[in-house]
Amino acid sequence: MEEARQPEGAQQREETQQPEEAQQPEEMDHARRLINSADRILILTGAGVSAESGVPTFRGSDGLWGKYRPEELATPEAFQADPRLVWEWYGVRRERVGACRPNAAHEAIARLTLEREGARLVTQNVDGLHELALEEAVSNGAYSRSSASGAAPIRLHGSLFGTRCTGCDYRTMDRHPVDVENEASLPRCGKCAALLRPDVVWFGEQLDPGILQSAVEAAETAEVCLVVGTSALVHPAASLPLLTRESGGVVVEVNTEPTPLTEVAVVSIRGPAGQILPHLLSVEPER
Ligand code: BJW
Ligand code: ZN
Repeated sequence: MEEARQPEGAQQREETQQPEEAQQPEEMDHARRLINSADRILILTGAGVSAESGVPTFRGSDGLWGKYRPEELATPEAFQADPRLVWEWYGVRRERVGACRPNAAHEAIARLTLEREGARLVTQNVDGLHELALEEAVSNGAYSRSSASGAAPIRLHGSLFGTRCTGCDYRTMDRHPVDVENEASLPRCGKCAALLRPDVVWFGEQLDPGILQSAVEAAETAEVCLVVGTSALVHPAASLPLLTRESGGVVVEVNTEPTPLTEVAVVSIRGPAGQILPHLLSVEPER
């Protein structure tokens, strides 16, 4: 696939309403062929990939984190106005996500990135479940630690378990419960005593330029961008599949619902990632 980035037959879009893998054999075969014949694959994931692990998504009918929309609490302005409320939201999320386990989709993606040198994972998720799936695949003894470092996800939006100082930018990882009793009890920096904040990217904040650059490079060089479980509403993440397409590659989507990317995708598979991905990613590459 070096010369023609867009494989034969790729222009014709296929879509299905059927949720079960067995009921969409043509779309699955088409997507499998594209993935297996590509040297470079970008997998872009969103909250939907963790839904079957019990992590709530952000948007949609089942997708509310409590009564708040991310646009209301995931902003620097919200933190400045009411840091206790924002920490409370993150504290609840840490507790819930901390109890979740990777599902079959995380495991299938971990295997793909460990086995295929040209496969790169970019995630919008802050839940750490891709990393956990990788660790578990390696500790099972099937893969080496060195292959795991190359398979580590590019994390666009930070980590739920990371904190960053609002004064000196000092970063730490912290899985302890947060005391949100009052503003004075909120976590403070061990170096300068300023308020700590969750080390995530909020609306209106720039993504880390180095991280974004790595993701853009992966998108521009991918022959296939496999987009899993994202509403594709939040940029710049949602623009990455468009970069793949502009560079001559194709987009394959797996989602329970249609998204703005469905029209752009050459194959759109409608169903839960935990059921679809183990089948989609199970076949060895054709060489
Ligand atoms: C399943 C499933 C199953 C369910 N299987 N599927 C260009 C155009 C317009 C606006 C902008 C633009 N460029 C930048 C902006 C502004 C803004 C933006 O995008 N706004 C739009 C909302 C309009 N972007 C930013 O501000 C970004 N910064 C930036 O660009 O800086 C420069 C700049 C600033 C200002 C202006 C211009 C430039 C930063 C974005 C940071 C996003 N942060 C959050 C919070 C992270 C921390 C936290 O978790 O608390 O990231 S918001 C939230 O949304 C989180 C997610 O990563 C992100 C995406 O959500 P995701 O993953 O798609 O989840 P859902 O819930 O939306 O969708 C789930 C999907 O799964 C659904 O489709 C389901 O159907 C599906 N599903 N079960 C498969 N089992
Ligand atoms: Zn500090």
